[in-house]
Amino acid sequence: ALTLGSAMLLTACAGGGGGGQSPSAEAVSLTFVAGVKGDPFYITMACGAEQAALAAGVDFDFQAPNTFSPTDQVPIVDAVAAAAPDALLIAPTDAASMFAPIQRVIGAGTKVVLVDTTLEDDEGTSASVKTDDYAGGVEAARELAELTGGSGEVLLINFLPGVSTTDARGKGFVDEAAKLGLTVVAEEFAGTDVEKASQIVDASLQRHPDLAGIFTTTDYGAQGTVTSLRNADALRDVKVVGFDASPVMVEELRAGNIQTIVSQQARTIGELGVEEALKALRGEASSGTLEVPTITITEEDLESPDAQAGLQVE
Ligand code: T6T
Repeated sequence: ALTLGSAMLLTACAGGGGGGQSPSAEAVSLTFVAGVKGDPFYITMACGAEQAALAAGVDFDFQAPNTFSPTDQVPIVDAVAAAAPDALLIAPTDAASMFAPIQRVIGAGTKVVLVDTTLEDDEGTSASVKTDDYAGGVEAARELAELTGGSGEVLLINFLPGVSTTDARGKGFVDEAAKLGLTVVAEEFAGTDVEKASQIVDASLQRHPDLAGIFTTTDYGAQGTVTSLRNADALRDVKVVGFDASPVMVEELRAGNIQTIVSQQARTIGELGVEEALKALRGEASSGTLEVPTITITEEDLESPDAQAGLQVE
């Protein structure tokens, strides 16, 4: 897993990345602070951001907290405020409590672009580039309804309350499930804890023997789900729709253990984030909030160009 340093990132990016000008001593400096270390979604986003930065001769730095939490992200953000790079791309780990630390970065004169996650109050930020997460949740409900034949009992495994992306995915799912006649038996939160997700599914299978399907708003939840279903000999009987096409998710899709992945265009979000930062630095009009659509991937269409565009690097 990658943590720091643009040179290391290049080795993870498909196609090698780079190919741009080398940053000079006076180059514009841009830092990307991800939500958590070792996460294929953020690594893929960093590949897109790094490639766009290098192509523009921008000095690129990637940092990520050890856990998906303000506790670990705030010190990194405070160090960014002290270093005052020209621009910061950041995925806030909490929509409320990351407001003040990000204000300190803006106060240091750095242009801030929110990527992936957002803040309840985005005052002073230059732009936001994100997935249309609500629509992704709606899509997941439709897929699960189709897979289960509709009207059955389904479980929602969410991430952490207060994270804008997964909150919106969960809401889109619950709203659409109600319209489609699916019964959401519970919304549970597992964060990045794969083992916890597995235990949640164990308990849910006990409580709801007729459970027909599970939607997980991240790949962490899906991995735990597959473990639990395997132990209960319920793989394929209980349908699974997951979010994010990380390499392990694609493996599970190929194996038939997960039926559908709603994927994000991580690389594109990284590229657009850098474009917005450069616009802000040039004093050009911001695009405001850019919403990137999800891509729905099943085993049958895995090799299609559309599906390939949604796959993540390790
Ligand atoms: O789904 C992504 C990201 O979009 C979300 O904000 C947090 O969880 C992930 O990082 C899981 O890869």
